[in-house]
Amino acid sequence: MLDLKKSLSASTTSHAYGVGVMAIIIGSSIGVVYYTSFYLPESLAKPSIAEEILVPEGNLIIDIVDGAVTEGNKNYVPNAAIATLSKDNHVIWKNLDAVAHTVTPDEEFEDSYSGDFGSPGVILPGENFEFIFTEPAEIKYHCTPHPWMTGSITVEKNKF
Ligand SMILES: [Cu+2]
Repeated sequence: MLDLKKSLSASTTSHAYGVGVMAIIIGSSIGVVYYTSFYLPESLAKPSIAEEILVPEGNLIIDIVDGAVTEGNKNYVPNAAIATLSKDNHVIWKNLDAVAHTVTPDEEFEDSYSGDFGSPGVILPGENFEFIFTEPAEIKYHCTPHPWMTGSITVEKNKF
């Protein structure tokens, strides 16, 4: 009689243990599913940027003028350019010179949407370097092979 009681209570305990283990397994699988299907994609996604910033009204064009390679000449024109988000934050450097140049930031700058700023390698004569700024910025830049060529680009919020 006593033995029967003992074995009954033992089986109840192991049953409760089984339920507990099941609960932990189910709970952690829900956690894994949530993490992989909701939390991860959201944290890895690029920040959502307003359409009018991704596709602004216009472009800001900065010419690397003919003869820019010669020290003392004009080089990046306009030299201290100001872009406004949603108006002309798509900035295009056009190399109108007969020599390859770069647009290289003095200090690294990373736009949270477009990534690191700066021309990847040289901009060949007749070619462009484009960058879409999605947030305010103040960047001083130069040409790597011709360090006397310097300019700046400031990106401001649209005040309206
Ligand atoms: Cu240059």
